[in-house]
Amino acid sequence: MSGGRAPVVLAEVREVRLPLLKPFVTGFGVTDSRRTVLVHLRDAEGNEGWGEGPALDHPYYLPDTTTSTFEGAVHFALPLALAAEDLLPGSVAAAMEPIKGNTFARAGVEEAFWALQAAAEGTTLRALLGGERDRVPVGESLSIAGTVEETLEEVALRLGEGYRRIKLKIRPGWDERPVAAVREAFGPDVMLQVDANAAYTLADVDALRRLDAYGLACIEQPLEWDALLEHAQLQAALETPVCLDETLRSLADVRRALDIGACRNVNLKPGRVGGLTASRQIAELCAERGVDLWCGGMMESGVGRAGNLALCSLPAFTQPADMSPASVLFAWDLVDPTFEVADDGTVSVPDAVGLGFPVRTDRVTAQTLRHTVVRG
Ligand code: OSB
Ligand code: MG
Repeated sequence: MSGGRAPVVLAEVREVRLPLLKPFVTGFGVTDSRRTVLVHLRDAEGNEGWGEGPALDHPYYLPDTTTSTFEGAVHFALPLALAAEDLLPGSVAAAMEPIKGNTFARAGVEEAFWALQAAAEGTTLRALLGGERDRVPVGESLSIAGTVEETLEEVALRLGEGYRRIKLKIRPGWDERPVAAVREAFGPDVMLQVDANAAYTLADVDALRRLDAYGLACIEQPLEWDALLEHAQLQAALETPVCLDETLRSLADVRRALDIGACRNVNLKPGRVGGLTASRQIAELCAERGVDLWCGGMMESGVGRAGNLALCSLPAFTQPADMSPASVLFAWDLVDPTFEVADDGTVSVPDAVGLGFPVRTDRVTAQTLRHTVVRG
C-alpha cells in the first residue's frame, strides 16, 4: 500500500436482531433477546468491510448496551474513524482514542476497517493481524440450567462433539453442585472452568475456596466488574487461577490487573477492549508475562466471530476460545456459510480474503431494526 487507501464512499450502522435459540442464563441474569450492532463500509473500489459491536441488549454485563453502542458508533466512533488520516486500522483505532469507554462501539467500527483493509489488500484478516494458526481450539460456555441432569446432558453432548473445554456459568447456590457432578461424571481430565459474571462478593470467599478442590482451569470474574483490588485479595486466597473478563476493558486494565495479581488468567474479547488493535497489544503483554490467555465470546454473529477467530490464530492464545458456532446459539447466522466445530474441537480460521465469511445481506436487511448512514 502506498500512503493509505481508497476513500470510503459508504459507512453505515445497523441495529440487527439475532435469532437466539434459547435464553442465556448467567450470574448477571437472563438474556432472552439479542440485538447487535453492525458497521458496514464500502470503498471507492467496491471493497467491503463489516464489523460488529456485540454489546448485550441490557446493562447487566457491562454499562454498554446495544442502544449505547449504536449511538456511540453513529455519533462518535465512526465519524472520528472516517476522519483518520489514512484510514488504516491502526490509525482508525488511534483516531477513536479520545472516546472514553464505549468499547463495543469502537470495536465494531475498527473491525469493519480491518476487514475492509484485508479486502483491499486481497489478504485474510488472519494474515493482516499477523496470526499463524489455521485451526483454533474451542470450548462451550454453558448457561445455568434448571437441574444438574440438564447440565450433565449438555456437557456429554459437547464433549461428544469434541469441544476441548467446558465452562459452567455459576452463581451463589449453583456452583459446587454442578462442578462436582461434572467432575464425577466425566473425570479429572476434562478441562473445566467456571464463570460467575460478578455474582459473588469477598464475603463469599469460603464458597469460592471450596472450588479449589476440583482442579478448575480458572474461576472467571467472581466479583463485581470494577472490583480490581478485591480480585487481588481473592486471588491471594485461592489456588485456582482467577480469570478476569468484565474488569478488563483496555490494555492498561490488563497491565494493572497483572501488576497487582488480580488474575492469573485473561479472557480477551475484542469488543470489550475496544477492538483488535488493543487486543493484539494485550496478547503481546500476556505472552511477555507468561500469562494464560484465551478469547471470550459475546454471542456474536459470524461477523464478530470472524474477528475473534482471526485474533485467536495468534500464538499468545494458550487456551480454548468461547466460540460456540451459530448452530448452538441461533436459528441461523448472518454469514453463510458460517463456521462449525470439527470432531477434534477446533474451528478452521478462514482462508477467504477480507472478513473471511460471506455476509448474507438479505438477512441483515430483514433483521435490521434501525439503520443510520453516516456517509454515502
Ligand atoms: O461472560 O463470557 C461471558 C456471553 C455474553 C456475555 C458474557 C459472556 C458470554 C459467554 C458466551 O459466556 C460465550 C460465547 O459467546 O459463546
Ligand atoms: Mg465471562
